[in-house]
Amino acid sequence: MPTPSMEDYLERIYMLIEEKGYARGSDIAEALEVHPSSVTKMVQKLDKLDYLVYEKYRGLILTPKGKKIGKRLVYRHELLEDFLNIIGVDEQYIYEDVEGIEHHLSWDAIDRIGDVVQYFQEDEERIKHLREIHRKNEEEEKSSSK
Ligand SMILES: [Mn+2]
Repeated sequence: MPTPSMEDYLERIYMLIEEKGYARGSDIAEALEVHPSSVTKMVQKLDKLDYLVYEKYRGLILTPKGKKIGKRLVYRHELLEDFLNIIGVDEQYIYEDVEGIEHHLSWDAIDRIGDVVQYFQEDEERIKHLREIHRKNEEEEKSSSK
């Protein structure tokens, strides 16, 4: 199993390749806010573990193993954003919250959260009902803190 840091790299590399067709070390460093030398070290590690191959002229290529996990990591991130959105978390917290929790849930928990997201996406009324509860609880909080 990749470490949280490896997961961040694989997720980002997969996204860069999807968006631009390639992943450069400098783009990875910028996106992850790390020093380029850290990228070099991690890329070597990921190469050794058969997640990617560094080719001199083509740059970084994900192996089938790297692609498979990269795709799942991007899906996981997006699913958790959808989930926090649905439950009404303020937009400004969503990205950082997902970055904070994504590495610490089992794939079983991810799949069950997927069920919850599906449950709400299948019927607009369910989301409205949840918003109603949300609003009532916020009102109560406000009135009790006066
Ligand atoms: Mn992420």
